[in-house]
Amino acid sequence: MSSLSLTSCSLSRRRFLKVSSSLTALGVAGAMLPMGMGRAFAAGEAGEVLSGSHFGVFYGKVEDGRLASVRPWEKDPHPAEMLDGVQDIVYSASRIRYPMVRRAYLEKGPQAERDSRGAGDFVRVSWDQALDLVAKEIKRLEDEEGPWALYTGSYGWRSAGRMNPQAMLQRLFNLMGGSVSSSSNYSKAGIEAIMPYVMGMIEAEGPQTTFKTVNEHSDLVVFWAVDPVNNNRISNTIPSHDEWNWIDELKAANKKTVFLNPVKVESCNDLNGEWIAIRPQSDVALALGLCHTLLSEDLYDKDFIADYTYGFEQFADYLMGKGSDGVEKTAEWASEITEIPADDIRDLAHRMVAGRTMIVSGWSTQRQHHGEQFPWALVTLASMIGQIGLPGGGFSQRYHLDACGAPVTNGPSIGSPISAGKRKETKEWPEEKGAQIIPVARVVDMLEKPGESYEHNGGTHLYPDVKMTYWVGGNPFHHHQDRNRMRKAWKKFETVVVQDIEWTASARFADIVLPAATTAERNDIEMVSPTCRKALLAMKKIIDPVFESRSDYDIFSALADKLGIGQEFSEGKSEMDRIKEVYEAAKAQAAGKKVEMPEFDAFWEQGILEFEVPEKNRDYVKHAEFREDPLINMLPTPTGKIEIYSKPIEKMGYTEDCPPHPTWIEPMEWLGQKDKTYPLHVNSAHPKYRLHSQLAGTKVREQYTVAGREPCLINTKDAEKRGIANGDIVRVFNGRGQVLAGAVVTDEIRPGVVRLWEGGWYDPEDVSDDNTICKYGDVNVLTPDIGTSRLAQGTSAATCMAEVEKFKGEAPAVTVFDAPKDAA
Ligand SMILES: Nc1nc2c(c(=O)[nH]1)N[C@H]1C(S)=C(S)[C@@H](COP(=O)(O)OP(=O)(O)OC[C@H]3O[C@@H](n4cnc5c(=O)[nH]c(N)nc54)[C@H](O)[C@@H]3O)O[C@H]1N2
Ligand SMILES: Nc1nc2c(c(=O)[nH]1)N[C@H]1C(S)=C(S)[C@@H](COP(=O)(O)OP(=O)(O)OC[C@H]3O[C@@H](n4cnc5c(=O)[nH]c(N)nc54)[C@H](O)[C@@H]3O)O[C@H]1N2
Ligand SMILES: [Mo]
Repeated sequence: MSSLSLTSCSLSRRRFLKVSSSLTALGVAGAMLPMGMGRAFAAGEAGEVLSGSHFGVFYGKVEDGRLASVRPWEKDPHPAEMLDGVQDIVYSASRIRYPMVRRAYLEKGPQAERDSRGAGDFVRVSWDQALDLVAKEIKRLEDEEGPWALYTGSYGWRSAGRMNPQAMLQRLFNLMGGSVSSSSNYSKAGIEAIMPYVMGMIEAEGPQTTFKTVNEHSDLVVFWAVDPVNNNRISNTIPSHDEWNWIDELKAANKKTVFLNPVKVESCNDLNGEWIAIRPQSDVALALGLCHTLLSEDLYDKDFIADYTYGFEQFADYLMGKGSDGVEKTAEWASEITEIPADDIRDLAHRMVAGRTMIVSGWSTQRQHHGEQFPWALVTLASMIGQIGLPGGGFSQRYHLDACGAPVTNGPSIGSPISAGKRKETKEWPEEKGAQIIPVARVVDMLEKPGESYEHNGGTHLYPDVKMTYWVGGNPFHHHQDRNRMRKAWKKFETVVVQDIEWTASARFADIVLPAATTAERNDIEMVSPTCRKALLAMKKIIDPVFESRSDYDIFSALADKLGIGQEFSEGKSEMDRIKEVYEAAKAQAAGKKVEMPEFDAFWEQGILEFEVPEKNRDYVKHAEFREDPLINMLPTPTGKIEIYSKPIEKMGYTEDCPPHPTWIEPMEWLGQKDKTYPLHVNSAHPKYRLHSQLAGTKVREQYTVAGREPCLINTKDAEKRGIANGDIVRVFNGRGQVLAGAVVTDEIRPGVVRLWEGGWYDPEDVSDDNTICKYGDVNVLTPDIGTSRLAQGTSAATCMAEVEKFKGEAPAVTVFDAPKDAA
């Protein structure tokens, strides 16, 4: 066995004494003690319980049975500002307290008065009554229609923890005969679809070239459409916030950094980086202009292109104007589109090949119309620079989430305590009934066009005719685009069930609302930093569920009982049995790697188990093996190389929206469009103080709202032109809808661009009005709902134009954070 992995045991005794004595002063000695040395210590101070969330590892303090406060784990280098929300959410006015049913639905049954959904007329019912209604409807549709009538594509970020309620949902429906589910996600559908053709893998997943390597070897780091400091506040699981150390170290190393972004972002300010205020949605053109400079000035790495890539000739022809469009992609050409001076484009190209360059990209550029093109263009540019597989060189598509540049430890991966299982084939699923899985962002298309065909990644499928949905752990009335169109389409559902912890707009637009417990009110287990596997955390229950909320597992088990599949669903296992099982599997896996983990009870008492980093992992360089020997270590693409030209994509014939090499294609709306209807681009980046819409119903909101609404960043010149002052209420509108927001006038956003964070709660003034104003600032009232292309069919949320004006008259009060009238 290499060593014990518990925090304390991995330290030498001298260091242990030093650390523990210094931590004693902070009152946290327990976290460092060997297991079994005292429960109170392991749980922090008296009355404190160690647990975790999407915002970090924390101690929850209990007073009189209430979660009184939280404080971050002492090893979190940069605790997130929103951690207080984890306490406040439990008791907030937005908390769903009781099972509720929409009055018309309760009185008249499924399909009743769907126009009045969202109006807030709910009746409190017992759990028994609520679950009877849900069970009855599932049975009715499974029996009378079939699994194709039930949509369980229930997408969303839920909470941290392995007790995944979406897997529970799938399991329940699979045991009943199945349902229509969804594939991919709103995050990176474009990159996920295109990269397997280009690199043979999803580059945006798994370990990346380590931060350490970048700090030591890169001369230039280009942050292209990415803001790691902002986006690393949270994690898919629980954040370690290690990336923040990286930013500090990068700053200390005095590395040159460039930020290509319409907004001067937090990371740029922190790193004192150079800001190039690129025009939104023009990134492919910039990449092509950079490639053209390298090609025409003979500055690209010909050996790398020859040995490691396929299809460069076709791409080079396209760059040189020998393609079907006949346009040469010069720096001047790119300058027209990006509004970056041609000399600056050439200069950037020269700097990229002058030394070791790491290009880091985020995902907003693929959450756009034709979003598959940018990630491909980026890989092509990095190939021409020729540093892929070298320390501190190449590209990364995931430095902004989940500490993927931190070195991987010797810890095990952790599995799922509950599996969705397979569909019990109680009925045949004839082809004409439609797809069993739809691309997740096409949900409204599905509702609008049952029985119609759509194309996706080389295939053609039919949209099923769904009648009911059950949403758990997600907020479609935040995450989906074109809210007014969606509201109308949603009426197709005869029954909508939402199981959540907060009165989100999705819950308000449901027929049956089930109150779930927060993770503070139940037990779970989770890995801190899922990719590098930094530590395993016992996410301990801190308090009993408040009001009438119940854990997701408890709710689904009770529902399964009503459906007569109780035993099959739960297999007689409690939540804790399942947590234990996952731990045991991880322990066995670790043992296979000669890493010892304690017995479950000891782990649970200790609370957190940190793993060691093997020395060799500290200097990990992605694609180093491929670079070393591209024949033995081929990429899993058809040619074994990086595919700059893709024959499989050529075969799909998606010429207009996803051609077979990186191509500049105008998005449906953008700043460079001739005769555009609306003058401002709407940037909907991920919020600093929230995870999407989560915690919006808490006091954390006080940190960022302006005039009680979502902040809307607007450039000083654009504001002046419109007579808008800092703090004014503004109306942001386009042909799809209108929202109110609070103006933040600043020079840190490019003229012509406004920003509204995604995730602002949808607060319609009058649900009977098709173009009602959102009183709070949900950006997705403005965004279009179109697929990126036929390849990925991802969301195009970042393709959006609108106008802003100062709001005159009396602004309607924001009401979305109060519970509906009979729900408090
Ligand atoms: N315009 C625009 N739109 C976007 C984006 C954008 O950039 N611009 N980004 C998109 C992206 S990348 C994403 S990932 C999506 C995110 O969209 P979502 O993942 O739907 O957003 P969240 O707010 O995280 O929703 C999670 C929901 O789960 C609930 N929840 C939390 N814990 C639990 C639990 O334990 N049990 C239950 N039952 N419920 C729980 C929360 O209260 C919340 O309502 O939004 C997308 N939408
Ligand atoms: N604090 C916080 N962090 C989060 C999340 C959150 O909700 N809150 N959500 C998480 C999730 S689910 C995801 S998927 C990731 C998303 O990660 P990303 O998709 O990378 O994040 P975004 O914030 O949408 O955009 C990143 C940057 O792109 C810039 N940008 C937007 N449009 C353009 C453009 O056309 N060109 C260029 N060059 N730049 C552009 C934005 O100004 C922003 O600074 O973030 C994760 N991290
Ligand atoms: Mo996401």
